[in-house]
Amino acid sequence: MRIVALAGGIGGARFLRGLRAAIGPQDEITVIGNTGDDIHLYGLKVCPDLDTVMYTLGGGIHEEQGWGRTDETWSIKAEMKEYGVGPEWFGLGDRDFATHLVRSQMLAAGYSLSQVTEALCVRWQPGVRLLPMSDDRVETHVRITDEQGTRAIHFQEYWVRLHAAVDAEAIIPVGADTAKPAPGVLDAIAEADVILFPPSNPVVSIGTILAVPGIREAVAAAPAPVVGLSPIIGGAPVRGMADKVLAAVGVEATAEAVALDYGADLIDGWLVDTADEAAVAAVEAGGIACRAVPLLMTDVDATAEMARAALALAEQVR
Ligand code: GDP
Ligand code: FO1
Ligand code: CA
Repeated sequence: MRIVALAGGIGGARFLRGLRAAIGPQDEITVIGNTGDDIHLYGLKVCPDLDTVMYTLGGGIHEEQGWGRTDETWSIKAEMKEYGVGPEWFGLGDRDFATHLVRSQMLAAGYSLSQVTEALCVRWQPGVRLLPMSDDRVETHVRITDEQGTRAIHFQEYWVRLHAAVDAEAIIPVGADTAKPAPGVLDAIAEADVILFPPSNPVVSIGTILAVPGIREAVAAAPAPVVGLSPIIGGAPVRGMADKVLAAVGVEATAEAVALDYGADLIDGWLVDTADEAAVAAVEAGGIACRAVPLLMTDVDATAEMARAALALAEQVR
């Protein structure tokens, strides 16, 4: 079975670890990763969501934090601070820096982000084929209004520096309109037996991937069933700022509103948490098959069970 999953960072990566545990040796997973969170710092290209997937599946993630490397040290950050060079608000550790150095060196030598990602994965052996959504630069910006007026800031500044404490007024995937899907992305979608939307952020992870021209269309046209899992449980995100960015695009932070916003022309099935059993009827009334199952990724076994439920629903809607 050829499985394609669209993925952001923590939610995507943790789900993929369960999915990988749930499948058989003949099955293969292609991950289309969000690159809208990418940021250039100190002349280096940082790809938080690709790295979160790579480190999580490769055994190098800082488990509790959910991003960055395990057993990290912070000498470079401290040295940069001595030079007065920031941003101080973004935590790049020494071990993580090595990834960005390799990536940036290869990009400067003319390799594409897809090629660089493949090279990095030779070390991490994530057990999936990890493709960036695009080799072209896409950067998610967030429009806010504060004491400095109305302006657009990088998504990382909105989330990491401002902790999403101000309202997001608009989400702008800068560059997405002219970006091309990375090599292999459209073919993987067209040839998939199942397409999954992990419980990733529907706006700034899955939404950004779908904003690359051709990807949404390919998913909608794919013969494979498309099944998503809700990142919203009991009217709130399990972690992160999905409620803030959903409000910016006029969608309620509920399991049913997210499903209906994707819509029956895109997804065939949707899993909500058992706490949201009452949402099932509304989702089904929107033409999307829906089941309520436990959706908390407390450990790999519980997550594998979620993945099995998603694959079972895909079989039912096929
Ligand atoms: P990010 O890039 O690190 O923000 O990660 P993703 O976009 O892949 O996933 C973020 C989403 O994961 C958030 O909206 C969370 O609500 C969701 N999430 C995190 N942990 C869980 C969990 O255990 N269960 C479910 N259903 N969603 C989760
Ligand atoms: N998230 C934070 O909340 N604070 C950080 O300092 C931070 C640093 C960081 C460095 C490398 C990396 O790969 C991820 C990092 N993240 C950090 C997570 C990052 O904000 C991601 O984009 C999340 O996926 C949010 O969508
Ligand atoms: Ca992210």
